[in-house]
Amino acid sequence: MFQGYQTVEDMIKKFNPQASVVETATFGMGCFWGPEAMFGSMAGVLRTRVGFAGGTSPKPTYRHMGDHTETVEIDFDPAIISYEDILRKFWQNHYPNRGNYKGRQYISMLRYHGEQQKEAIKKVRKDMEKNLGEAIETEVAGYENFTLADERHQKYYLKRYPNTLEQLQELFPKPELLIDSTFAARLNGFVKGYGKLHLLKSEIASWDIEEEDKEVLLNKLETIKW
Ligand code: MHO
Repeated sequence: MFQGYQTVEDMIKKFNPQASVVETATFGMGCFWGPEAMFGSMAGVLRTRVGFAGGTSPKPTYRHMGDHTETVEIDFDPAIISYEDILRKFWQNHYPNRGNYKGRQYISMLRYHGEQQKEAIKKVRKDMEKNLGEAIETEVAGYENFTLADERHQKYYLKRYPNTLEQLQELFPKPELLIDSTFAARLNGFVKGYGKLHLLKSEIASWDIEEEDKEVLLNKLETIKW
């Protein structure tokens, strides 16, 4: 019987798939709610968070973003999904040349972590420019900072289902546990129309967590009332 826990570390050990290497991708592609849901539905994505990056003003918040951009940050398992896959998905799902309406809030932006990601961006960008028939204007630079957005913006679409959240409370007794949960990232994608139930079930079955913990998650999926 599941007894509950209080710390993020315990939740991650118990319910999140583990990876021997974890890579991070940081990008902006307009309002951060949608891309958090889309990437959250993808196998290999371990954690999604929304926040602000790319600017210089201190302590950005949603209301006082300064020169920062709405940003999605995802941790992923490169053995399952590659950074190039993520870049393709990124460029296929927004128009990067809209310019800077609303200042820098919604610009198309990539912040790379390391030389490998920098090279991947150059390569995929060329392919995508061919598809688009235009030069891509996405702002690219090395990663410098990421500030987590206010709690109400995290897993925004899942939060539109308060009954569901109540049913998840025994698994995630505190809101910050939800932020770091792979399962919550998948559900957030789900309610926005991304992902498939049978694929999610087989994905969970492949996670390297205890069998009884898989059962808890699979059982939750079966019994949840939306
Ligand atoms: N202001 C828009 C976009 C929000 S997004 C987090 C809205 O309320 O739908 O920028």
